[in-house]
Amino acid sequence: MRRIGICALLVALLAAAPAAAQPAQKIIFDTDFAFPPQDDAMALFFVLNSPEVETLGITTVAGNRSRNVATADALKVLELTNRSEIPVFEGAAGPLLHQGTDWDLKRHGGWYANEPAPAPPGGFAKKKAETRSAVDFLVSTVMQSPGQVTILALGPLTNIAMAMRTEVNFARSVKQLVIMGGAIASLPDGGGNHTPNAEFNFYVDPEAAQIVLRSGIPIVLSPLNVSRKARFTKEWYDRIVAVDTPITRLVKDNLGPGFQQRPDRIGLMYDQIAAVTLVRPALMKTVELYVDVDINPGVNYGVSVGAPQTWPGGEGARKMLVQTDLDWDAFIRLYVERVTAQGRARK
Ligand SMILES: [Ca+2]
Repeated sequence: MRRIGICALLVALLAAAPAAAQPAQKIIFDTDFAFPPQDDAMALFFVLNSPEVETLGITTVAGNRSRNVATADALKVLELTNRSEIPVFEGAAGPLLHQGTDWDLKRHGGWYANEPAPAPPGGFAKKKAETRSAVDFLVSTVMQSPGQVTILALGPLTNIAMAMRTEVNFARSVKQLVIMGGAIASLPDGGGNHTPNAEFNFYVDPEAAQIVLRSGIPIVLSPLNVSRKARFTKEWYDRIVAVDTPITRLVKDNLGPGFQQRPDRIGLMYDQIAAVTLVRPALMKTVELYVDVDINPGVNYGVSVGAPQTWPGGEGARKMLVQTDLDWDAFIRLYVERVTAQGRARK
């Protein structure tokens, strides 16, 4: 009887052990960063307060704004949230091949600029970017721990494509890629947000997007189809700023004026969904699709196309998990809970 008792106790202890001993997943946060309300910053707040995730470094890339803005703003946000121990590495200042036109310059063409960054709110951070490049950091970090590092890719995929070209074993050594990008027109809510059918991140660097989507790295794709189901309103803003932390102060300073002006405004959530995917993937509904990116100059430059089977001309498409919907209620509650947590950012 006593032996059975001890056995039962051991079994119970062993059953409890894995959950307690679960190590944090190592990630690299690849981003076309800018101060909130931009979604990259709002995604970083979630990651900083999620103990399941260990951010090894932030790599910056040209996208929504220039690479220089991305670097300066990331350093400053880390300083303001007392997380300057996370290193920032400068990445690509522009796409692999895509030449910006006058049209681009007039419409969200920050990626097509390389002027020095203006000072972020409160002035430049004391800490500078690391001297090593983003590509060097991506390659060496992934190759040191093959199969263990996840990349959260929240901007154009230029840095990741360059890492693949720098180290032939890079792709097979990445654990997983969670990508905010693309739009699947064959599914609901799948039109583009920049050109009629192209999503912004993929449009900025279509060649990089195609290289990365064809890489064979296990991919979870978070396209506009799911972003359009995540509508951030003042109700949730109010819940965040009801708590006072360095992070919620940043949210208040940067989202407050917009909500004051138009309390009925709605902000779609993009990068935040990819960030939450790291912690609670089951909150997002996914389908398995073959996805590829059009790199032919013309009306579909940068357009992602997805289907349950390959199609003539789509032989290069690789299978990946594509998010189509989410459990909004559970998602937003978890997001707000984490962003308002009295985490390590407290001071
Ligand atoms: Ca982004």
